[in-house]
Amino acid sequence: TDRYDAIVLGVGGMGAATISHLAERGANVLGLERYDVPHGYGSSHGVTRIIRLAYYEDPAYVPLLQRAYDLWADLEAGHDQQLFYQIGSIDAGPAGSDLVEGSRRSCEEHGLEYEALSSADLSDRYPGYQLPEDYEAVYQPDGGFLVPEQCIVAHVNRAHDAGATIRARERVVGWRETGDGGVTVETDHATYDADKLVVTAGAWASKFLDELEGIVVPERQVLAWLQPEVPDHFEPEAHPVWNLQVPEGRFYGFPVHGVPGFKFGRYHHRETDVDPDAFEREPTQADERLLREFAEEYFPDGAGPTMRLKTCLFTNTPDDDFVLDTLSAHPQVAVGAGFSGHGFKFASVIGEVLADLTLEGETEHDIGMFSLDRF
Ligand code: PYC
Repeated sequence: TDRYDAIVLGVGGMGAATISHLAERGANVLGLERYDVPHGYGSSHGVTRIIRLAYYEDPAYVPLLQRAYDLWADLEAGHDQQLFYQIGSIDAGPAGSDLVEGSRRSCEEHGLEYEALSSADLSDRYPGYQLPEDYEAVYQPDGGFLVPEQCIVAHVNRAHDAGATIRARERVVGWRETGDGGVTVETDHATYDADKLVVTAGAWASKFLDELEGIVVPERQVLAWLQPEVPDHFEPEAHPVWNLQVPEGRFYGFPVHGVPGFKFGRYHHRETDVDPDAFEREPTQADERLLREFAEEYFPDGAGPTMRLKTCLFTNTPDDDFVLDTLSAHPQVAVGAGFSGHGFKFASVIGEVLADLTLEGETEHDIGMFSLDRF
């Protein structure tokens, strides 16, 4: 069998970044992907992904985001296609809502430029919105979107340039610790040995690590693309990426980019936990109805004919914060999982952190809040 310094299970957004960081630091790395590179069955497809600094979830994410921005810029500089579109971000909701106040708090604590907008200001500037009068918004100019499939391609290209091996359409059957403190990974094609293992298997992560059972739980998510009735209101210059709190839940959306239609979804769509190998992949009319009713109420100019509906997988932790750690029972195994629907924007820095944990056993990034033993 071949022996590697590290094997990475799963070559999606997180795995591709990790392989590229490991290979660029001189490690002999193997990446294993069960589907294609990139593919549409996990959590890293769908043409656009929000990136934003005004992180209402918790200001503690902001330093990691700032590093992620730098690393995306570096990745883009060596790639032949644009990866990041800076168009600003909006966080909106009822005055005083957690989403608006959390966004403002991240801006204040980290000295980020932002503007507080009334509902009327918001609609004047970005006429796609039709929110109740007493809503408020935070606009932050550094927000925008990434194009996830190209981000994976760019990381994979960099990994290849640095000598990594990546094998797609090769399913990992299992792994075990070896007597010398390394690991053996068995696939449906071959067996490989390595000193270290990194699990970035997304919705499949708990199938490889018992420690994650019940802690990272896959959820079925659905996104809609509707053809705007007033296309000008949904062009990137007129429609920053957004998160919006309304009585029906928290929703998020994008301008038209790459494929026809204005894209949006409900965070934790219908709160349906699933087995990633056995769930309803095709969106239903009930999924479409939930999303269309939202658009008709809050973005009526965007609610034209349906262009596209797609399912996607979230992998949620109980607190919606990530798991980024090494396993205490298996220190040669690092894991990045449980990104809870908001992880892609961090992929560039997650790759750096997982490479640190794998090669140094520690990282300078503050990842205490992502430890596995918090549960
Ligand atoms: O990061 O803005 C975001 C987001 C919203 C829903 C899923 N991700």
